[in-house]
Amino acid sequence: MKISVSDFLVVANRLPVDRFVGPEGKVGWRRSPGGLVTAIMPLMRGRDGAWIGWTGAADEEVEPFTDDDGLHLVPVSLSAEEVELYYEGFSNATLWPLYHDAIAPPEYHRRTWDAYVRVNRRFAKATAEAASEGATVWVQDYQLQLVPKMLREMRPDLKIGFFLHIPFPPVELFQRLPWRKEIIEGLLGADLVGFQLPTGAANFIRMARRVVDVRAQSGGQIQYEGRAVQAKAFPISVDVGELLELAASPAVQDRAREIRAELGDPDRILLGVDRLDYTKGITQRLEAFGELLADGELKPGEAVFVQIATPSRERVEQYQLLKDDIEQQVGRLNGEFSQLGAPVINYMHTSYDRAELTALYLASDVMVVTPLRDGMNLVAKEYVACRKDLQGALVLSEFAGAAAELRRAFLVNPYDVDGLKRTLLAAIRAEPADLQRRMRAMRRRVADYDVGRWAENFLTALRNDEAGEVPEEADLLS
Ligand code: GDG
Repeated sequence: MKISVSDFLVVANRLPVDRFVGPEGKVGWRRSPGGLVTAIMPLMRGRDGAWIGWTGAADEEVEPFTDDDGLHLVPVSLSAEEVELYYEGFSNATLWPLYHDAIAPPEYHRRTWDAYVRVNRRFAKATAEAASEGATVWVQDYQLQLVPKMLREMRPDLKIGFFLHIPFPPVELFQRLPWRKEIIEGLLGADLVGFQLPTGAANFIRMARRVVDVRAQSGGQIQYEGRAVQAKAFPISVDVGELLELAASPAVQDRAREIRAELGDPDRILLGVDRLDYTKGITQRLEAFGELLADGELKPGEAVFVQIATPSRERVEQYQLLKDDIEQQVGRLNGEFSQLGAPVINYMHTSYDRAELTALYLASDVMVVTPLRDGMNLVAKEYVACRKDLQGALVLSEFAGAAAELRRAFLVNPYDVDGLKRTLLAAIRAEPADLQRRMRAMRRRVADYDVGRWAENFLTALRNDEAGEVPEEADLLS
Protein backbone atom coordinates (compact mmCIF):
# COMPACT_ATOMS: atom_id res chain seq x y z
CA MET A 1 0.00 0.00 0.00
CA LYS A 2 1.25 3.48 -0.87
CA ILE A 3 0.08 6.37 1.28
CA SER A 4 -1.32 9.55 -0.19
CA VAL A 5 1.09 12.46 -0.55
CA SER A 6 1.45 15.05 2.21
CA ASP A 7 2.17 18.78 2.25
CA PHE A 8 3.97 18.87 5.61
CA LEU A 9 6.53 16.20 6.45
CA VAL A 10 8.78 15.59 9.42
CA VAL A 11 11.80 13.37 8.85
CA ALA A 12 13.50 11.98 11.95
CA ASN A 13 15.57 8.93 12.78
CA ARG A 14 12.69 7.49 14.83
CA LEU A 15 8.97 7.45 14.20
CA PRO A 16 7.00 9.06 17.04
CA VAL A 17 5.31 5.73 17.88
CA ASP A 18 6.26 2.59 19.78
CA ARG A 19 4.96 -0.85 19.01
CA PHE A 20 2.92 -2.65 21.65
CA VAL A 21 1.32 -6.04 21.79
CA GLY A 22 -2.34 -5.97 22.82
CA PRO A 23 -4.24 -8.51 24.95
CA GLU A 24 -4.85 -11.02 22.16
CA GLY A 25 -1.37 -10.73 20.74
CA LYS A 26 -2.51 -8.01 18.34
CA VAL A 27 0.25 -5.57 17.45
CA GLY A 28 -0.53 -1.86 17.71
CA TRP A 29 1.30 1.47 17.78
CA ARG A 30 1.23 3.90 20.64
CA ARG A 31 2.36 7.54 20.42
CA SER A 32 5.73 7.82 22.15
CA PRO A 33 5.96 10.66 24.66
CA GLY A 34 8.27 13.52 23.80
CA GLY A 35 8.36 17.25 23.25
CA LEU A 36 9.01 17.11 19.54
CA VAL A 37 5.84 15.16 18.78
CA THR A 38 3.71 17.32 21.06
CA ALA A 39 5.11 20.50 19.52
CA ILE A 40 4.64 19.41 15.98
CA MET A 41 1.22 17.74 16.25
CA PRO A 42 -0.83 20.97 16.45
CA LEU A 43 0.98 22.18 13.34
CA MET A 44 0.12 18.96 11.56
CA ARG A 45 -3.55 19.27 12.37
CA GLY A 46 -5.57 20.54 9.47
CA ARG A 47 -2.78 19.64 7.09
CA ASP A 48 -1.99 16.36 5.45
CA GLY A 49 0.95 15.64 7.73
CA ALA A 50 3.38 12.73 7.47
CA TRP A 51 6.26 11.54 9.63
CA ILE A 52 9.09 9.57 8.08
CA GLY A 53 11.29 7.49 10.39
CA TRP A 54 12.57 4.14 11.59
CA THR A 55 10.39 1.92 13.80
CA GLY A 56 13.27 1.10 16.14
CA ALA A 57 13.43 -2.60 15.24
CA ALA A 58 15.99 -3.99 12.79
CA ASP A 59 15.17 -6.08 9.75
CA GLU A 60 11.50 -5.34 9.55
CA GLU A 61 9.40 -3.95 6.73
CA VAL A 62 6.32 -2.09 7.89
CA GLU A 63 3.89 -0.61 5.38
CA PRO A 64 2.95 3.08 5.74
CA PHE A 65 -0.04 3.51 8.04
CA THR A 66 -2.20 6.25 9.51
CA ASP A 67 -2.60 6.55 13.28
CA ASP A 68 -5.74 7.46 15.24
CA ASP A 69 -5.00 11.20 14.97
CA GLY A 70 -4.79 11.04 11.19
CA LEU A 71 -1.01 11.31 11.08
CA HIS A 72 0.57 9.36 8.21
CA LEU A 73 3.52 7.30 9.35
CA VAL A 74 6.06 6.21 6.77
CA PRO A 75 8.47 3.60 8.16
CA VAL A 76 12.02 3.44 6.81
CA SER A 77 13.55 0.01 7.36
CA LEU A 78 17.08 -0.65 8.58
CA SER A 79 18.92 -3.95 8.51
CA ALA A 80 20.69 -5.12 11.66
CA GLU A 81 23.97 -4.26 9.98
CA GLU A 82 22.77 -0.74 9.17
CA VAL A 83 21.69 -0.21 12.77
CA GLU A 84 25.21 -1.15 13.79
CA LEU A 85 26.99 0.96 11.16
CA TYR A 86 24.73 3.98 10.53
CA TYR A 87 23.11 4.35 13.96
CA GLU A 88 25.45 2.93 16.59
CA GLY A 89 28.50 3.58 14.44
CA PHE A 90 28.58 6.81 12.46
CA SER A 91 25.79 8.61 14.33
CA ASN A 92 26.67 7.61 17.88
CA ALA A 93 30.36 6.70 17.86
CA THR A 94 31.51 9.44 15.42
CA LEU A 95 29.13 12.41 15.22
CA TRP A 96 27.75 12.37 18.77
CA PRO A 97 31.15 12.53 20.54
CA LEU A 98 32.69 14.87 17.91
CA TYR A 99 29.83 17.36 18.22
CA HIS A 100 30.05 17.23 22.03
CA ASP A 101 33.61 18.55 22.34
CA ALA A 102 35.08 15.07 21.67
CA ILE A 103 34.46 14.21 25.36
CA ALA A 104 34.81 10.57 24.27
CA PRO A 105 37.16 9.88 21.36
CA PRO A 106 35.22 9.91 18.06
CA GLU A 107 35.86 6.94 15.77
CA TYR A 108 36.38 7.42 12.05
CA HIS A 109 35.53 4.40 9.88
CA ARG A 110 34.85 4.45 6.15
CA ARG A 111 32.47 1.51 6.51
CA THR A 112 30.18 3.35 8.94
CA TRP A 113 30.29 6.49 6.77
CA ASP A 114 29.20 4.47 3.73
CA ALA A 115 26.23 3.13 5.67
CA TYR A 116 25.36 6.68 6.83
CA VAL A 117 25.25 7.84 3.18
CA ARG A 118 23.17 4.83 2.16
CA VAL A 119 20.63 5.22 4.94
CA ASN A 120 20.36 9.00 4.47
CA ARG A 121 19.57 8.36 0.81
CA ARG A 122 16.83 5.92 1.81
CA PHE A 123 15.24 8.54 4.09
CA ALA A 124 15.48 11.17 1.32
CA LYS A 125 13.86 8.82 -1.18
CA ALA A 126 10.99 7.89 1.14
CA THR A 127 10.40 11.61 1.76
CA ALA A 128 10.54 12.52 -1.93
CA GLU A 129 7.88 9.89 -2.63
CA ALA A 130 5.56 11.02 0.16
CA ALA A 131 5.75 14.80 -0.45
CA SER A 132 3.19 16.69 -2.51
CA GLU A 133 4.23 19.43 -4.97
CA GLY A 134 5.80 22.36 -3.07
CA ALA A 135 5.46 20.63 0.32
CA THR A 136 7.33 21.72 3.45
CA VAL A 137 9.79 19.20 4.88
CA TRP A 138 11.39 19.47 8.32
CA VAL A 139 14.42 17.20 8.78
CA GLN A 140 15.57 16.53 12.35
CA ASP A 141 19.00 16.04 13.82
CA TYR A 142 22.48 14.72 13.36
CA GLN A 143 21.59 11.27 12.02
CA LEU A 144 20.17 12.83 8.83
CA GLN A 145 22.49 15.68 7.86
CA LEU A 146 22.81 14.53 4.24
CA VAL A 147 19.06 14.39 3.65
CA PRO A 148 18.55 18.11 2.77
CA LYS A 149 20.95 17.97 -0.19
CA MET A 150 19.79 14.54 -1.41
CA LEU A 151 16.16 15.58 -1.16
CA ARG A 152 16.73 18.86 -3.00
CA GLU A 153 18.34 16.93 -5.86
CA MET A 154 15.34 14.62 -6.06
CA ARG A 155 12.69 17.31 -5.45
CA PRO A 156 13.81 20.91 -6.10
CA ASP A 157 10.23 22.11 -5.56
CA LEU A 158 10.26 21.39 -1.81
CA LYS A 159 10.77 23.84 1.04
CA ILE A 160 13.36 22.17 3.27
CA GLY A 161 14.18 22.99 6.90
CA PHE A 162 16.71 21.24 9.12
CA PHE A 163 17.10 21.44 12.90
CA LEU A 164 20.17 20.21 14.79
CA HIS A 165 19.32 19.19 18.37
CA ILE A 166 22.92 18.89 19.49
CA PRO A 167 25.70 21.51 19.42
CA PHE A 168 27.47 22.31 16.17
CA PRO A 169 31.13 22.16 17.19
CA PRO A 170 33.86 24.75 16.66
CA VAL A 171 35.83 24.56 13.41
CA GLU A 172 38.92 23.20 15.23
CA LEU A 173 36.97 20.04 16.10
CA PHE A 174 34.71 19.71 13.09
CA GLN A 175 37.57 19.87 10.62
CA ARG A 176 38.87 16.52 11.93
CA LEU A 177 35.95 14.81 10.24
CA PRO A 178 37.17 13.17 7.02
CA TRP A 179 33.72 13.82 5.49
CA ARG A 180 33.38 17.44 6.68
CA LYS A 181 32.71 18.80 3.20
CA GLU A 182 29.98 16.27 2.49
CA ILE A 183 28.20 17.07 5.77
CA ILE A 184 28.35 20.83 5.17
CA GLU A 185 27.06 20.37 1.62
CA GLY A 186 24.34 18.08 2.94
CA LEU A 187 23.09 20.74 5.35
CA LEU A 188 23.34 23.51 2.75
CA GLY A 189 20.67 21.66 0.78
CA ALA A 190 18.16 23.14 3.24
CA ASP A 191 16.56 26.60 2.98
CA LEU A 192 16.83 27.05 6.74
CA VAL A 193 19.29 25.35 9.11
CA GLY A 194 18.31 25.77 12.76
CA PHE A 195 20.58 25.44 15.80
CA GLN A 196 19.97 25.56 19.54
CA LEU A 197 22.28 28.57 20.06
CA PRO A 198 23.77 31.37 17.97
CA THR A 199 27.21 29.82 18.54
CA GLY A 200 26.12 26.71 16.64
CA ALA A 201 24.96 28.83 13.69
CA ALA A 202 28.21 30.84 13.77
CA ASN A 203 30.34 27.66 13.88
CA PHE A 204 28.42 26.24 10.94
CA ILE A 205 28.82 29.41 8.84
CA ARG A 206 32.55 29.57 9.64
CA MET A 207 32.98 25.95 8.59
CA ALA A 208 30.91 26.41 5.42
CA ARG A 209 33.15 29.31 4.37
CA ARG A 210 36.18 27.09 4.75
CA VAL A 211 35.10 24.06 2.79
CA VAL A 212 32.72 25.29 0.10
CA ASP A 213 32.25 28.38 -2.01
CA VAL A 214 29.70 30.35 -0.03
CA ARG A 215 29.14 34.02 0.63
CA ALA A 216 28.02 34.75 4.16
CA GLN A 217 26.08 37.95 4.73
CA SER A 218 24.93 39.43 8.00
CA GLY A 219 22.03 37.92 9.91
CA GLY A 220 22.91 34.30 9.15
CA GLN A 221 22.24 34.60 5.40
CA ILE A 222 24.40 32.43 3.16
CA GLN A 223 24.51 32.54 -0.64
CA TYR A 224 25.29 29.11 -2.03
CA GLU A 225 24.96 27.88 -5.60
CA GLY A 226 22.61 30.72 -6.44
CA ARG A 227 20.29 30.03 -3.49
CA ALA A 228 19.83 31.69 -0.12
CA VAL A 229 20.34 29.50 2.96
CA GLN A 230 19.57 30.80 6.46
CA ALA A 231 21.49 29.63 9.54
CA LYS A 232 19.81 30.71 12.79
CA ALA A 233 19.27 29.81 16.43
CA PHE A 234 15.91 28.49 17.63
CA PRO A 235 16.36 27.24 21.22
CA ILE A 236 14.01 24.31 21.77
CA SER A 237 11.74 24.18 24.81
CA VAL A 238 9.20 22.00 26.61
CA ASP A 239 5.43 21.49 26.61
CA VAL A 240 4.65 23.74 29.57
CA GLY A 241 0.89 23.10 29.48
CA GLU A 242 1.27 19.33 29.71
CA LEU A 243 3.79 19.57 32.54
CA LEU A 244 1.65 22.03 34.53
CA GLU A 245 -1.36 19.78 34.19
CA LEU A 246 0.58 16.78 35.42
CA ALA A 247 2.15 18.74 38.27
CA ALA A 248 -1.28 19.95 39.40
CA SER A 249 -2.85 16.51 39.46
CA PRO A 250 -3.61 15.20 42.97
CA ALA A 251 -2.20 11.77 42.08
CA VAL A 252 1.18 13.24 41.14
CA GLN A 253 1.25 15.47 44.22
CA ASP A 254 0.42 12.51 46.48
CA ARG A 255 3.14 10.52 44.82
CA ALA A 256 5.64 13.35 45.40
CA ARG A 257 4.88 13.27 49.14
CA GLU A 258 5.13 9.49 49.13
CA ILE A 259 8.56 9.65 47.45
CA ARG A 260 9.86 11.97 50.19
CA ALA A 261 8.56 9.59 52.84
CA GLU A 262 10.04 6.55 51.09
CA LEU A 263 13.42 8.28 51.07
CA GLY A 264 13.20 8.72 54.86
CA ASP A 265 12.15 12.40 54.83
CA PRO A 266 15.67 13.79 54.48
CA ASP A 267 16.21 17.57 54.77
CA ARG A 268 17.19 17.78 51.15
CA ILE A 269 16.61 15.59 48.09
CA LEU A 270 18.98 16.10 45.17
CA LEU A 271 17.80 14.77 41.83
CA GLY A 272 19.48 13.89 38.54
CA VAL A 273 17.49 12.69 35.49
CA ASP A 274 19.45 11.85 32.37
CA ARG A 275 19.89 9.38 29.61
CA LEU A 276 22.93 7.36 30.67
CA ASP A 277 25.37 9.33 28.51
CA TYR A 278 28.95 10.53 29.01
CA THR A 279 27.95 14.06 27.98
CA LYS A 280 25.66 14.45 30.98
CA GLY A 281 28.32 14.80 33.70
CA ILE A 282 26.82 12.15 36.00
CA THR A 283 30.15 10.99 37.44
CA GLN A 284 31.23 14.61 38.09
CA ARG A 285 28.11 15.39 40.12
CA LEU A 286 28.36 12.16 42.14
CA GLU A 287 32.02 12.83 42.82
CA ALA A 288 31.21 16.30 44.19
CA PHE A 289 28.38 14.89 46.31
CA GLY A 290 30.67 12.14 47.63
CA GLU A 291 33.34 14.68 48.60
CA LEU A 292 30.79 16.79 50.47
CA LEU A 293 29.92 13.68 52.51
CA ALA A 294 33.59 12.80 53.01
CA ASP A 295 34.41 16.36 54.13
CA GLY A 296 31.56 16.24 56.62
CA GLU A 297 29.94 19.25 54.91
CA LEU A 298 26.89 17.08 54.43
CA LYS A 299 25.76 14.48 56.95
CA PRO A 300 24.23 11.22 55.73
CA GLY A 301 20.50 11.61 56.37
CA GLU A 302 20.72 15.34 55.74
CA ALA A 303 20.78 14.94 51.96
CA VAL A 304 19.89 12.07 49.66
CA PHE A 305 20.80 11.87 45.99
CA VAL A 306 18.34 10.28 43.54
CA GLN A 307 19.88 9.57 40.15
CA ILE A 308 17.70 8.26 37.33
CA ALA A 309 19.85 7.09 34.42
CA THR A 310 17.66 6.00 31.52
CA PRO A 311 19.19 3.15 29.49
CA SER A 312 20.58 4.46 26.21
CA ARG A 313 22.67 3.18 23.25
CA GLU A 314 23.58 0.11 25.22
CA ARG A 315 25.47 -1.56 22.39
CA VAL A 316 27.94 1.30 21.93
CA GLU A 317 31.17 0.53 23.82
CA GLN A 318 31.61 3.95 25.50
CA TYR A 319 28.14 3.62 27.01
CA GLN A 320 28.92 0.20 28.47
CA LEU A 321 32.13 1.56 30.01
CA LEU A 322 30.30 4.54 31.47
CA LYS A 323 27.60 2.32 32.97
CA ASP A 324 30.25 0.23 34.74
CA ASP A 325 32.01 3.37 36.02
CA ILE A 326 28.84 4.88 37.43
CA GLU A 327 27.75 1.64 39.06
CA GLN A 328 31.14 1.29 40.70
CA GLN A 329 31.06 4.87 41.90
CA VAL A 330 27.54 4.52 43.33
CA GLY A 331 28.51 1.25 45.05
CA ARG A 332 31.63 2.81 46.56
CA LEU A 333 29.83 5.90 47.88
CA ASN A 334 26.91 3.91 49.27
CA GLY A 335 29.32 1.45 50.87
CA GLU A 336 31.16 4.28 52.55
CA PHE A 337 28.39 6.62 53.69
CA SER A 338 25.02 4.84 53.82
CA GLN A 339 23.26 3.62 56.91
CA LEU A 340 21.17 0.46 57.05
CA GLY A 341 18.09 0.94 54.86
CA ALA A 342 19.13 4.49 53.93
CA PRO A 343 21.47 4.69 50.93
CA VAL A 344 22.96 8.14 50.27
CA ILE A 345 22.50 7.56 46.55
CA ASN A 346 19.39 5.98 45.07
CA TYR A 347 20.44 4.96 41.59
CA MET A 348 17.87 3.73 39.10
CA HIS A 349 18.93 2.43 35.70
CA THR A 350 15.48 2.39 34.18
CA SER A 351 12.93 4.69 32.60
CA TYR A 352 9.75 6.03 34.19
CA ASP A 353 6.48 7.39 32.88
CA ARG A 354 5.88 11.14 32.71
CA ALA A 355 3.74 11.16 35.86
CA GLU A 356 6.45 9.51 37.99
CA LEU A 357 9.08 11.83 36.53
CA THR A 358 6.94 14.85 37.39
CA ALA A 359 6.41 13.54 40.93
CA LEU A 360 10.19 13.25 41.27
CA TYR A 361 10.62 16.84 40.06
CA LEU A 362 8.09 18.01 42.66
CA ALA A 363 9.61 15.91 45.45
CA SER A 364 13.16 17.17 44.98
CA ASP A 365 14.79 20.26 46.48
CA VAL A 366 17.78 20.53 44.18
CA MET A 367 17.71 19.52 40.52
CA VAL A 368 21.27 18.75 39.46
CA VAL A 369 21.93 19.18 35.72
CA THR A 370 25.66 19.11 35.04
CA PRO A 371 26.37 18.16 31.41
CA LEU A 372 29.88 18.65 30.07
CA ARG A 373 28.20 19.72 26.82
CA ASP A 374 24.50 19.64 25.90
CA GLY A 375 22.58 21.11 22.96
CA MET A 376 19.80 22.39 25.22
CA ASN A 377 18.82 20.03 28.09
CA LEU A 378 15.09 19.72 28.42
CA VAL A 379 15.24 18.27 31.94
CA ALA A 380 16.32 21.69 33.28
CA LYS A 381 13.38 23.39 31.55
CA GLU A 382 10.92 20.67 32.63
CA TYR A 383 11.93 21.14 36.27
CA VAL A 384 11.35 24.88 36.03
CA ALA A 385 8.03 24.41 34.23
CA CYS A 386 6.76 22.06 36.97
CA ARG A 387 7.72 24.22 39.96
CA LYS A 388 4.69 26.48 40.06
CA ASP A 389 5.17 26.43 43.85
CA LEU A 390 8.39 28.44 43.26
CA GLN A 391 10.29 26.00 45.43
CA GLY A 392 13.37 24.05 44.45
CA ALA A 393 16.80 25.04 43.18
CA LEU A 394 18.25 24.34 39.76
CA VAL A 395 21.98 23.66 39.56
CA LEU A 396 22.83 24.01 35.88
CA SER A 397 25.99 23.55 33.85
CA GLU A 398 27.25 26.55 31.90
CA PHE A 399 27.77 24.10 29.03
CA ALA A 400 24.08 23.24 28.59
CA GLY A 401 22.32 25.30 25.93
CA ALA A 402 19.61 26.01 28.53
CA ALA A 403 22.10 28.11 30.52
CA ALA A 404 21.80 30.88 27.92
CA GLU A 405 18.18 31.39 28.95
CA LEU A 406 18.07 30.17 32.57
CA ARG A 407 20.50 32.75 33.90
CA ARG A 408 18.99 32.62 37.42
CA ALA A 409 19.92 28.99 37.94
CA PHE A 410 22.90 28.11 40.14
CA LEU A 411 25.28 28.05 37.20
CA VAL A 412 28.35 25.86 37.44
CA ASN A 413 31.38 24.57 35.53
CA PRO A 414 31.10 20.78 35.95
CA TYR A 415 34.83 20.29 35.33
CA ASP A 416 35.55 22.26 38.52
CA VAL A 417 34.90 19.83 41.39
CA ASP A 418 35.40 22.46 44.10
CA GLY A 419 33.13 24.87 42.28
CA LEU A 420 30.56 22.13 41.90
CA LYS A 421 30.73 21.37 45.64
CA ARG A 422 30.34 25.05 46.54
CA THR A 423 27.41 25.43 44.15
CA LEU A 424 25.65 22.31 45.44
CA LEU A 425 26.01 23.60 48.99
CA ALA A 426 24.78 27.06 47.98
CA ALA A 427 21.71 25.50 46.37
CA ILE A 428 21.10 23.22 49.37
CA ARG A 429 21.40 26.10 51.85
CA ALA A 430 19.69 28.87 49.83
CA GLU A 431 17.01 30.98 51.51
CA PRO A 432 13.44 30.27 50.33
CA ALA A 433 13.01 33.92 49.26
CA ASP A 434 16.10 33.70 47.06
CA LEU A 435 14.87 30.45 45.51
CA GLN A 436 11.49 32.00 44.80
CA ARG A 437 13.00 34.99 43.05
CA ARG A 438 15.18 32.77 40.91
CA MET A 439 12.39 30.34 40.06
CA ARG A 440 9.96 33.13 39.19
CA ALA A 441 12.41 34.64 36.68
CA MET A 442 13.22 31.27 35.09
CA ARG A 443 9.54 30.31 34.87
CA ARG A 444 8.72 33.51 33.09
CA ARG A 445 11.25 32.65 30.41
CA VAL A 446 10.08 29.04 29.96
CA ALA A 447 6.38 30.01 29.95
CA ASP A 448 6.96 32.73 27.34
CA TYR A 449 8.83 30.53 24.97
CA ASP A 450 7.53 26.96 25.06
CA VAL A 451 7.98 24.20 22.52
CA GLY A 452 4.92 25.33 20.53
CA ARG A 453 6.47 28.76 20.00
CA TRP A 454 9.75 27.11 19.05
CA ALA A 455 8.14 25.05 16.28
CA GLU A 456 6.00 27.95 15.13
CA ASN A 457 8.99 30.31 14.94
CA PHE A 458 11.02 27.82 12.97
CA LEU A 459 8.27 27.14 10.47
CA THR A 460 7.42 30.82 10.09
CA ALA A 461 11.06 31.55 9.30
CA LEU A 462 11.12 28.67 6.84
CA ARG A 463 7.97 29.89 5.13
CA ASN A 464 9.12 33.49 4.92
CA ASP A 465 12.74 32.74 4.10
CA GLU A 466 13.65 35.00 6.94
CA ALA A 467 14.86 34.65 10.48
CA GLY A 468 12.37 33.78 13.19
CA GLU A 469 12.34 35.70 16.39
CA VAL A 470 15.56 34.87 18.19
CA PRO A 471 15.21 35.34 21.93
CA GLU A 472 17.62 37.87 23.36
CA GLU A 473 18.86 35.67 26.17
CA ALA A 474 20.10 33.11 23.70
CA ASP A 475 22.67 35.62 22.54
CA LEU A 476 24.28 35.85 25.95
CA LEU A 477 26.65 32.97 25.51
CA SER A 478 27.33 33.48 21.85
C1 GDG B 1 18.82 15.85 22.78
C2 GDG B 1 19.97 16.82 23.07
C3 GDG B 1 18.30 18.60 23.58
C4 GDG B 1 14.52 11.16 30.64
N1 GDG B 1 14.36 10.06 31.39
C5 GDG B 1 13.08 9.69 31.21
C6 GDG B 1 12.47 10.58 30.33
N2 GDG B 1 13.38 11.47 30.00
C7 GDG B 1 13.11 12.60 29.10
C8 GDG B 1 13.29 13.93 29.81
C9 GDG B 1 13.52 14.86 28.63
C10 GDG B 1 14.23 13.96 27.62
O1 GDG B 1 14.01 12.62 28.02
C11 GDG B 1 15.72 14.19 27.62
O2 GDG B 1 15.97 15.39 26.94
P1 GDG B 1 17.34 16.17 27.13
O3 GDG B 1 17.17 17.48 26.46
O4 GDG B 1 17.60 16.31 28.59
O5 GDG B 1 18.50 15.29 26.50
P2 GDG B 1 18.76 14.36 25.18
O6 GDG B 1 18.00 13.10 25.25
O7 GDG B 1 20.24 14.22 25.13
O8 GDG B 1 18.24 15.23 23.93
C12 GDG B 1 19.54 17.87 24.09
C13 GDG B 1 17.23 17.62 23.13
O9 GDG B 1 17.75 16.66 22.21
C14 GDG B 1 16.06 18.35 22.47
O10 GDG B 1 16.48 19.12 21.40
O11 GDG B 1 17.79 19.39 24.63
O12 GDG B 1 20.58 18.80 24.31
O13 GDG B 1 21.10 16.11 23.57
O14 GDG B 1 12.31 15.29 28.07
O15 GDG B 1 12.16 14.22 30.59
N3 GDG B 1 11.18 10.51 29.96
C15 GDG B 1 10.44 9.48 30.49
N4 GDG B 1 10.99 8.56 31.34
C16 GDG B 1 12.29 8.64 31.73
O16 GDG B 1 12.75 7.80 32.52
N5 GDG B 1 9.15 9.37 30.15
